[in-house]
Amino acid sequence: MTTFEQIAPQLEHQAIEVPSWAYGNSGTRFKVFGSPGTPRTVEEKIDDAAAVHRFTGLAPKVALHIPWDMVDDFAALARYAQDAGIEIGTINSNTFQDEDYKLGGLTHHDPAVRQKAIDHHLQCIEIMGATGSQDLKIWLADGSNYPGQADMRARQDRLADSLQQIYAQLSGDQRLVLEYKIFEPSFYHTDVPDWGTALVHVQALGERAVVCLDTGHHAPSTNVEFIVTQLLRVGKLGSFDFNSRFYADDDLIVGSADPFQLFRILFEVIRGGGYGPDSDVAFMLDQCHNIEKKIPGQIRSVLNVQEMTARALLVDREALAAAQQAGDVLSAHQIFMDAFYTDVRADLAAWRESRGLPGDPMGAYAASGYQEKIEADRVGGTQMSW
Ligand code: LRH
Ligand code: MN
Repeated sequence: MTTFEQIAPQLEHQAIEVPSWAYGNSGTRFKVFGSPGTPRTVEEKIDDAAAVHRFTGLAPKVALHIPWDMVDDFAALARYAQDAGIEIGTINSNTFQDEDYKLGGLTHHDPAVRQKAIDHHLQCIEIMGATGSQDLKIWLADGSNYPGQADMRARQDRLADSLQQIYAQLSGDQRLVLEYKIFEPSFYHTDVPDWGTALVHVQALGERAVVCLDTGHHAPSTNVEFIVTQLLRVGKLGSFDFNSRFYADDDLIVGSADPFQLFRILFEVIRGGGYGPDSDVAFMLDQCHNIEKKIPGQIRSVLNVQEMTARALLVDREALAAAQQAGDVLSAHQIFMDAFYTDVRADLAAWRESRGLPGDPMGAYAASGYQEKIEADRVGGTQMSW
């Protein structure tokens, strides 16, 4: 059995990108609840993301969403983040809220609307130049609600052309990361509904185009870890949007609904070479804390990923391979489950303390007074949604 001491060094470099929108008010179509201390500015979102990193040592980057996080000077914002001890990460585009995009953006039949959507992405690439971000993440709400409403084939051809025009503007080590989602807000067809469609498009674009796997974007009972295996195998897994769900795109705390699925996913990431200092697979969270406090929610989330990563690293790979080679079904399964059932929380707490971090980040945050301070200070102004 592999020991915690043996795998602990592999936890040193773990970095999880947190989403700026997790710190704003979010909700459902029924209600978006406000909460005391919610940021009123992008800088306050960055302060809260920096707090998560301070208490966990796990979240050195914050992803932005445009235009939700629009500011006049992104270079100044990047410096503000650095002064707070973190960096600005992935830039997320948004062609799902403007009136013109009701029937789509990059897939729209009207060239003027398509050009507007393309120009939005070129603006995001400019912002990446100012923030030093590597990834442009594109998720499209594009699709239709009724059979016959849309020419699905023509939309795919238009999408390929639009993506090509955006891809052509990337420079240096910048990447285009295409995120798929099975449905919502479109309820009949979605133009990028699954990993296969995303893969077809990124393969057509080139080596700097990869796929984002959002764990909440699959049909129920999809074997998500098999998709991880295949995308890693063909070198096209660019990033994760981690969250969890019971039903649809619930965007709940990662590992809260199905910790075993998270374990299985992380095992395939490790087995497929997608984890480690030389891997360019970005680990991000994509969540909304509709009713729970947002900063503790984010701390809990990055700890859940760290914990399941540690358990997945504990799988005795040699014994597993031997049992698999021997066709010993039950032994192979037992070796896998032994790691999952290994409680690493005490070891992780001691390991954090050995690195000058609080052994219990949730407890340390609660005792820090940070939450009370922001609730007292952040009165007036308008709380940010998303
Ligand atoms: C779409 C999505 C996408 C984001 C948004 C906040 O459901 O997962 O990643 O742009 O959530
Ligand atoms: Mn997502």
